[in-house]
Amino acid sequence: MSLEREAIRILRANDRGGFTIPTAGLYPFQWLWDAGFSALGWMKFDEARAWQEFERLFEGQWANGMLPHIVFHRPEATYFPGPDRWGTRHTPPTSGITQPPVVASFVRMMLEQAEDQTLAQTKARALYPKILAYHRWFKRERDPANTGLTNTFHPWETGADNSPAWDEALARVPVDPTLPPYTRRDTSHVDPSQRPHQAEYDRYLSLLEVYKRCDYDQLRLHRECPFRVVSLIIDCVLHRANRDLAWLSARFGFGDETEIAGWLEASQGAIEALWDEEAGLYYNYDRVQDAPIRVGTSASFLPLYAGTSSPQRAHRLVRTLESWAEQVRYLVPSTDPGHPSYEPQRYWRGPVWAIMNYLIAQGFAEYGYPEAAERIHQDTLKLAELSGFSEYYHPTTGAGLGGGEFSWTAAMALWWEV
Ligand code: 9YW
Repeated sequence: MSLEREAIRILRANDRGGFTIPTAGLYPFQWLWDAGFSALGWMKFDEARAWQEFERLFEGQWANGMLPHIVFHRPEATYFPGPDRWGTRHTPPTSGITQPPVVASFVRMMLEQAEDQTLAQTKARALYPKILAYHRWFKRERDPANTGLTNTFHPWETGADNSPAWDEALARVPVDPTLPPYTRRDTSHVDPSQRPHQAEYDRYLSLLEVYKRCDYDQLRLHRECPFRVVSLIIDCVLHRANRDLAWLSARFGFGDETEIAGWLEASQGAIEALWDEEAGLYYNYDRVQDAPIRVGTSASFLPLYAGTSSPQRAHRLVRTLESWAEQVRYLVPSTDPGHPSYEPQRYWRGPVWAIMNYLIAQGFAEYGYPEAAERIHQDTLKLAELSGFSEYYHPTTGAGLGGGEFSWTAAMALWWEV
């Protein structure tokens, strides 16, 4: 079967009625940034269904504008933590944290590429106020001091759960002695050597208890949450999303461009302050320690996707990518392969993720490095041909890891034509 036909088959198989689950068993609900990538995939063969993905996602939006990272549209027993553990009292039930805000950018891309322009304009126009409310929430509640960067309160929010970037910050989170007992479900679906350790899970869940104690009040979390980082994935995705939101505002005559330009001005300089000249890449930042987190990750290239980098810094990033390419067979490993915490098969500590490759390659292409973009594109294609549409891949052997028949990997094959 061709890759394209197989990708369409997977998206259809993972369709649960207007929303796409990432993969059966392991992740049986709708996840925020997965929904964005899945919508791009659907766009290639069913435009109406693609727009519906966002409509279902926004059913989970909170009154304060936050878009939660999971919408539990219907009960499923194969995942933990489910709605009871989150206790957010939203209908439909949702988690209580967010995820990389890809929506505005993907809505713009879909609108620009849609064959059915009438449908696309109607859908994008209707989504706009909801996306604006979400971005206002980010600004108001995650960056109340207007630093230009947002506080992130959980490794799950970053989308890169067990990245070594979060190791020290997470190790400082005390394990809650009253943590209710729990049974992990992830390790019954996937080999534990490809998943986070138990010590990390205990802290992920301890953080969840902190949110509940703070009643999900973001302003209290700025003071009381023991885990506070700046995540390059969140802030670079948000910067680009704000550029695209301003574009949508102008396109439809909503008139919000000045407000959004103020946010962009702050985040432009603040993202660039995360550059490390010696390392030749950008670092995440620990807000509790007030210090950069000195481990290179695939997110270290995302200021190119944001569009904040100078041409000189883009050039350095190409050199950095080349030095990584000498150490692995397939780009882009999720952690610097020369770093001691690099683990080529453990989730976000080394494996290659197709969706990150897409964002990184887009950045290189836009900065005038088509060879770097094409190399990443070709590697993604080879991985899909070799190992199917896996959740992530081993950067040296190319083995498929984590969940199989994975929606966002399949979606990239369609949208990005890998
Ligand atoms: C979890 C669904 C999600 C992704 C995240 C990834 C993983 C697991 O799977 O999270 O339990 O939330 O880290 O980026 O959205 O594919």
